[in-house]
Amino acid sequence: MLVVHDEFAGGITSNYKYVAWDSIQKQIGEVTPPNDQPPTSPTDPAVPTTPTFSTASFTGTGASELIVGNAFDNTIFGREGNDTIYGGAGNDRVEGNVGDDVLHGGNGDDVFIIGSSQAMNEVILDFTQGQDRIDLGERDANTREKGWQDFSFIGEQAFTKAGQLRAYQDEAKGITVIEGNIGNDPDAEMHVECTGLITFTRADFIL
Ligand SMILES: [Ca+2]
Ligand SMILES: [Ca+2]
Ligand SMILES: [Ca+2]
Ligand SMILES: [Ca+2]
Repeated sequence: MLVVHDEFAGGITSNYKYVAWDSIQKQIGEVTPPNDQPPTSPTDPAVPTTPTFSTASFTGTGASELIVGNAFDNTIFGREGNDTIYGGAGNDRVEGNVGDDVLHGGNGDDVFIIGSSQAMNEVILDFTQGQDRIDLGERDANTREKGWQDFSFIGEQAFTKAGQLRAYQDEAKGITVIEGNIGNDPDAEMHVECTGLITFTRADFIL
């Protein structure tokens, strides 16, 4: 299955449709389909559009929840549990908090907050470079040193010490991985997977 942008379908918004790969293969002769990702909002049918609350701010419970924002600029805090959070329209601040959370900002300039020391494995479905940002400012990047340290972004280089933040593309999976090295060993203690291949820069983060 391939997602095709059909600009002849009319209307002022983008139109996408799913096309079986074998029908395209007959026309172009390629055997392996390209690794394409489905479009995100507003045309992705997998994105829920019915808000689960009506206020601007919402704090979840300790359970694993589906939280869907509304047209306000929402501040959404998932708390404990493995939450799936959609910001919807507006410029949203979305934080999964404790647990393995899945975050979707939707339209607007959104901030994905990876703020809890227990937010180790987060997934961001629709990071849009130039609009959205990832906020790690509430994290102490080096728990072995006294006081508070910010992360330093080192691109896709390997870790050499605590307090470093790196990002690399996994082309086979079609994702970009962000890792933070918080302890003194060379392993990552924080892991964020973003859908799509993104060349992250320092400007994409609030550190
Ligand atoms: Ca929750
Ligand atoms: Ca919203
Ligand atoms: Ca959570
Ligand atoms: Ca967005």
